[in-house]
Amino acid sequence: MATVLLAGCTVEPPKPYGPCPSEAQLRWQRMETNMMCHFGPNTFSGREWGDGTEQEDMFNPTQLDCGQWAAVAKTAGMKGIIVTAKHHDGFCLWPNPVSDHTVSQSSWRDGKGDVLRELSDACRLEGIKFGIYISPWDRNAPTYGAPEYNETFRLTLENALTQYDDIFEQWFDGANGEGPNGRRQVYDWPLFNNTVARLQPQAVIFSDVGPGCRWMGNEGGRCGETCWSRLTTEGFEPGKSPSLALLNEGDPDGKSWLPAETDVSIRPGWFYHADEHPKSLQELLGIYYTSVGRNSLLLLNVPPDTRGLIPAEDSLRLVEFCTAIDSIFGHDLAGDAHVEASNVRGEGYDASHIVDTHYHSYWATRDIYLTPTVTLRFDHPVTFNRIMLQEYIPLGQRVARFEVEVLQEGRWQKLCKATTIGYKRILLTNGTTTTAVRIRFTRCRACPIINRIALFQDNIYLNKE
Ligand code: FUL
Repeated sequence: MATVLLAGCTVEPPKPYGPCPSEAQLRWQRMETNMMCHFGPNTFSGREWGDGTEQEDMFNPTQLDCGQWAAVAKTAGMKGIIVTAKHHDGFCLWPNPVSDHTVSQSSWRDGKGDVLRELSDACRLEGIKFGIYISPWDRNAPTYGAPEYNETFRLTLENALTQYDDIFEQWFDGANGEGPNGRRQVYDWPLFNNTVARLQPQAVIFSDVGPGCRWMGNEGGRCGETCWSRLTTEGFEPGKSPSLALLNEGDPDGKSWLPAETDVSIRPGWFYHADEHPKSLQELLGIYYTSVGRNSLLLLNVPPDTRGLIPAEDSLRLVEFCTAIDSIFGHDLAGDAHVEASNVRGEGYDASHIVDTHYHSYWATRDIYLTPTVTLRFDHPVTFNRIMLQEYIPLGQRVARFEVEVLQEGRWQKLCKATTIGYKRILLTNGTTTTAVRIRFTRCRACPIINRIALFQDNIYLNKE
């Protein structure tokens, strides 16, 4: 992104450090929580991976209402929905002309139904964004395992990406098993990625190794405590990815900006199964802290049932979750702090920017100051147990280690320490009451640029990290 002189700044801003997010990646990161919907023949068969031989008529939602999915997502504070347009069984939720295993071949709505149309319309009405998951692994496509399949897959992408609204994210899973002939496919990833980039240039492409955002290495919702939004992807591709540990933590020297996405299901399975139930509020809050709170975006899967509706127990849990997040983070206890820093770059970069809520204003030091401190002082004692920090990532990710201290009986006491910050970091601590909080940046790869530090009191999730 271009470096611009902020209004009121008389000094040049810091130069970008290392790879930085594109505008689409920044927009995506700021969404923070999105919903995913696994829906298809597996919803009706009770399986997680269909084998591609399912009869099209098996897909028969009795009361499909994508407006309900979008309303649930919106109420839960989710900024977008990604739907499994095609999972590994190959069944297409839209009338894809290059496949004969789609909604058109089913008797659902006399073969005239189109889930993508309905969801894309519903998202637009609710003012949330629309995204699609299209599995390259296809256990139904007759050409799967032969070079021709890559062209079929390109046409599939082209069809799905040109008929509906703009998508914010294209989701490519990394699973690559055998097709109907027992053969595996050698995927043409440059062809697939270029097709998405050409038709939907604003879309962020998810896969194990991007290029827009990366898998963070597990399906349990636990991003690395250290999490760099950078990775070197040369020599890797979806299904042939770097170690899970590297995906989880990223690489401070990575050549690409590749932020982590945490995909996790509200239920044990990705698809709806009548005998499974949603995670508890405590579990969801824990996941929020280990995803959004660790510099990752949370993609929470909420599977519609055989009616084609999100079950009441899931939507109620989501409302509880969203209400809890709003009540914990609705009141920033640092909002009226007096802020001072050991160094300020110049006019326009003062430390008070860390307590305003403008995204594009920040505190920055001069380039040579790599270990500054910033102190928040309060007129009255504050009690908090969560500390939230944000780096101004449009100029790169810089902080590698920092400590938080609090003033107790006139002396600075260490409260906690951590490594990376990135877009957002939330630290969990025991409750503390103090009149001053000091952040000591002890290792930065370039001068730190901080756009927010906030303090909160969470009385709902009482576990420590
Ligand atoms: C994986 C798939 O194999 C699972 O079925 C699920 O869709 C998950 C989100 O991605 O790669």
